[in-house]
Amino acid sequence: AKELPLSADQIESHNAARLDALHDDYDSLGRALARRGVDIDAVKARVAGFSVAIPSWGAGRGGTRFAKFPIPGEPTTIHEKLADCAVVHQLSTVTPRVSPHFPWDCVSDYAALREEAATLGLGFDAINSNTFQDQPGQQLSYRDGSLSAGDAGVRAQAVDHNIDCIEIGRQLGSTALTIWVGDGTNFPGQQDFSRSLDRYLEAAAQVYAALPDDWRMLLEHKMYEPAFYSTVIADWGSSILAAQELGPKAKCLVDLGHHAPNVNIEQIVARLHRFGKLGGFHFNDSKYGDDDLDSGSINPHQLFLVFNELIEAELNPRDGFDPAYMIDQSHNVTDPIESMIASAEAIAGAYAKASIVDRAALAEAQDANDTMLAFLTLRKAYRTDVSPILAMARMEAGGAIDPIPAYRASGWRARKAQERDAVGLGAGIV
Ligand code: PSV
Ligand code: MN
Ligand code: MN
Repeated sequence: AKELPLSADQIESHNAARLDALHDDYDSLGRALARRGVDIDAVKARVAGFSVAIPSWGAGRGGTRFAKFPIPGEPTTIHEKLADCAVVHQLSTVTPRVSPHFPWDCVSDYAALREEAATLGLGFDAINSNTFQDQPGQQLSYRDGSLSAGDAGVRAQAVDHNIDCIEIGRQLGSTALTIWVGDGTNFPGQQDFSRSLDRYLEAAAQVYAALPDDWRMLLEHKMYEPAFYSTVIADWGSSILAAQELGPKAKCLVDLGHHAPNVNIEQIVARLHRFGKLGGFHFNDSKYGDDDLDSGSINPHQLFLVFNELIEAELNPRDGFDPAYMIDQSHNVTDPIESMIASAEAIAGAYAKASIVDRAALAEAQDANDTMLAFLTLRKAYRTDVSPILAMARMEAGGAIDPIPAYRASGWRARKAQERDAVGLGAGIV
């Protein structure tokens, strides 16, 4: 039986006080959409079927390499993180799965962890492996690389860790492994570009060979950081070439913060899909680099344009288009639960807006080389305030019409501040 973290009665009375206003807004938007030939209930049904996974690591307050500023009641164990993720899902109803990171989320009994999550109404999404840090007691260091390291013993250790992650994932009911390596260089000449990629491909192939048939391996590229001169899987080009070489179960994962400034990410989405290699997403937002800011907080238009391509991909599927959507953010100055609720809403909202693009009109304008009409077709969908659709879908699924006020009213964080151990200051001030 499910034991959800917040009282259903409380959510119900929150909703009752807002129901009339919501119906008013929903009906008015419904009439406006109907004039455009869009059935609001059909859009709502699509939104109700949409979901995005949240990162276990996003439940705690992140930090920078300078400092971390914990909040009272912040979760420190995977169990506490799951409880907070369950709050996000209960109120937002769009985040039914958690994407875990190992060894950060290690426990002794994964069957029990899966049970615990299920009781909270959650499942597990893609497993993230970690060979970008050394762990206490680890035999060999990843200082000079992991899957691409020059040292065969280090590569073997990184391969073994990824295979362990697959085993953990099987027990958690996951079907995807996301691999991001920080491997790269800080100096010209430090490593040979081709030989380091060869080593990566050979090691990744060993991980690939251990993948169960129904699993996918998601390769996450990133241009720089921690390596500042070159990175082994730096861009979508290296990523798709590696995925093509590894085989059909290998796909590319796009993290919105991992590109050169001003890169046309929506076009990358279309390209990866064109070749059947779009496997997943890490949603966040970015001003300067891999900032891991809240989705849609800086460039909501880009998020919409990305979803516009994702809807195109959905309508023209290749190779079983079924991308794993995940949030990957660092919540440094907000309550992580509030950030994840707001981000999930921004992501679902971009999906809803992209769903109401008049695709026939768009194609017609494109074919007629009517640039302004094509642009305005997108603009019309982007300008539409879809929040009543999201709120109605949430309410019907048992969530809150206005989730952040509902969360604040629940007193969850203050209660956890009484129950949970305080977080140590963590990262030191440099
Ligand atoms: C690397 O910057 C990354 O985006 C990868 O997805 C990691 O797993 C995650 O961040 C760690 O926070
Ligand atoms: Mn990421
Ligand atoms: Mn990142």
